Amino acid sequence: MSYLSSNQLKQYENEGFVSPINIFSKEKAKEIRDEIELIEKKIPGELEKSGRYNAHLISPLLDEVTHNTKILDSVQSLIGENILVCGTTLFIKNPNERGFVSYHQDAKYIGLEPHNWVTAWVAITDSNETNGCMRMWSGSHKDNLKKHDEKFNEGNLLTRGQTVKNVPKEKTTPLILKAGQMSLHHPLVVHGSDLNRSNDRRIGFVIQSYIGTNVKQILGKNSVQLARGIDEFNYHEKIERPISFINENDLKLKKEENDNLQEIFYKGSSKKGSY
Ligand SMILES: O=C(O)CCC(=O)C(=O)O
Repeated sequence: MSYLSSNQLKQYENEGFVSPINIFSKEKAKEIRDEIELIEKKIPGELEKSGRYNAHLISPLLDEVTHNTKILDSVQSLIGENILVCGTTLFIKNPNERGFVSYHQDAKYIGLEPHNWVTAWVAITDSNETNGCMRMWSGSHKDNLKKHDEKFNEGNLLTRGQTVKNVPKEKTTPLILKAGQMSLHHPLVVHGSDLNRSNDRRIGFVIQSYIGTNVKQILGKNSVQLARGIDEFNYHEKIERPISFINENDLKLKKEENDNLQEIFYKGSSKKGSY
């Protein structure tokens, strides 16, 4: 049985996203926040810039989130029962920093085809209009890929500042989440987020993405973990799940994976940004 109700499934089909979905208690979300902040304290800079990718490879707790049954049950009803984890990203906006995300479609730069994949945005802190929650252009996933300008603008948390023009911002839907809830979004839905104007951090742990086993990486190389089912295609190299908090081998693996990702993210671009 799906963890998503028939109304939630309809929302995904019609709007290109589904939100909010209850996953954890707020106490569990706080435990996860503490783990993220412990990594930041133990290895300053480890989760910054390109280091914000794949923190689940060095933390059994983030790995547990990535393989959470409620999340996987929800994902299964959208992409089928054979599911791979292709990567994770920490989207952290600190107060008093100018972090934002320009309006974009994930499918434009991630290189995953066909589009049998979905992104799970797990709120580790509350996420709302004051602290810069994600905003979705409802229904935009029904169009094809749109033209994106590369702005490389300061504060933009996207590598190349990829930006879709003429997004009707006043019509976009804010995805307001409590810590412990998540949203799911489609590879083609146009979305972005504004500045954090609160006094606390806004932290999203994003599984980017859950892919069906039939999905290829056409821009480079991605390693994956089997999350559920069987992989009858074997398009990707498999990597192990971490068994201890921050060890040398896992740190090395994270770095290798993130170097591969940078190749993908900058493919076809004339210039490199800061991420
Ligand atoms: O966290 C944000 O504000 C944006 C995240 C995003 O673009 C994504 O998860 O695809």
